[in-house]
Amino acid sequence: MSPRLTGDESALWQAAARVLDANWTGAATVPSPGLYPHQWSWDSAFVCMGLARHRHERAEQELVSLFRGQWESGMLPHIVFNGGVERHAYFPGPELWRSGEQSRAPGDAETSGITQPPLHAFAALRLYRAAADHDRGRNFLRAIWPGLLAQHAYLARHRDLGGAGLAAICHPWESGLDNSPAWDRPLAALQLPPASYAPARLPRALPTGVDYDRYVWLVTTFRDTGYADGHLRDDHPFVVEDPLFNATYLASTHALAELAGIIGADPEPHREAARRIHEALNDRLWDPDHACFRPLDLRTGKQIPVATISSFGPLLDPDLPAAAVRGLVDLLLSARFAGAAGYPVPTCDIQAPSFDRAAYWRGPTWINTNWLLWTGASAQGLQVIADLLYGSTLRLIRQSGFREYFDPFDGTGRGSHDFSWSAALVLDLLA
Ligand code: 2M8
Repeated sequence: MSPRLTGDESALWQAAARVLDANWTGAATVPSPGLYPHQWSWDSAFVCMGLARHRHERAEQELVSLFRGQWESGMLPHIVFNGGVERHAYFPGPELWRSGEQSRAPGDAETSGITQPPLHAFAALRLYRAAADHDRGRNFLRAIWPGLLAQHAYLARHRDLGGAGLAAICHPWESGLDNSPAWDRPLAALQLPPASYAPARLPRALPTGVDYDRYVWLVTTFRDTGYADGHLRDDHPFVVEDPLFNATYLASTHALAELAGIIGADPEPHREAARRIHEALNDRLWDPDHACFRPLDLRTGKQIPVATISSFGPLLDPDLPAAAVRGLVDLLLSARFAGAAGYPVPTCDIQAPSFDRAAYWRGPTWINTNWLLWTGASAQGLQVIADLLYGSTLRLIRQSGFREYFDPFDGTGRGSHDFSWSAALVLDLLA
């Protein structure tokens, strides 16, 4: 804990540390003990950055445990299942994904068959920077390096379905923003067979009842091809280039270049890859008419119109053109986002018909997306925006605790309690 903290800040720090300690399984951190009893990919990247400030060795273990689930193709799955947990504790569990039947999946861990925002190289770099012992930090980076390289090679080889350098997602769960209104159109366009799946079997309350059959159908469709890369390229009906996913991909590619320098590898291929992602992000996902970033649906060839939190992801691009920075700042401060929310940043445009202040990724404010925007705004030198995000994020936690998400108007906490990334990112903010 930093000696600079005030009394109130050290109390907050200790409360956050207690949440992370309680959610530690011995090898990794669960997002929340009741609702999410396994290891999630981008949760672990956030948790790693928080643990880096609290228990450095656990932060390393967090990444190592996650990469144990990596497939031979380099695909880093979005869930690594905890074998010690009752099989039906979470749906969709291992029985939906059947990774055990896949020769490319690891033999000693059950996993999902799709990925999540690739924030891990970025997390590894922050972990190294927070290390007290840089020799040890460098050794850890050398150990995790092949996994990070394979993860990025997988995205470049098998997910550049638009051929311009971006990585496409094949399921809303891959975005991390599950039921975002951004996915309403591509989900509505799916041609499902007559219901073969009964939502009544779900053992937990769903964030929203809608579209769960579509989520499951997308999984079974992909799974039944043996998670074939060719299927994603040629046939899979949900294929989208998302701004936030690709902004994390870009941030992590820049981090790979820096990590290469630290461990004595060649940074140039990663710099080159970053240039390509940056260009594609700005050429393909920037909408000059509305001055914001939008997902591109590769099956229709059209950008998806609704503005969501994902539209701001490219603030993480260090080379973002000035016009784009200005456009994003205007939108962020407008009455569609921070301007009308007492507790910014809502995950969807408040004025959009699909906005819902209480519904998961359709309106509430989340700590991880605030943190990503804070990180981006700080790096862009947007100090006023960064301070606004910093203050409002800590205010949410002080008022409502380490909840999963929050009402953007009055800050009421929603979803699960003692949520790991909410705690972890507070540690990073306070550090
Ligand atoms: C939520 O996603 C899972 C599916 O992956 C779910 O709804 O069951 C999302 O908030 C996602 O971003 C997060 O990684 C996961 C675990 O916290 O929960």
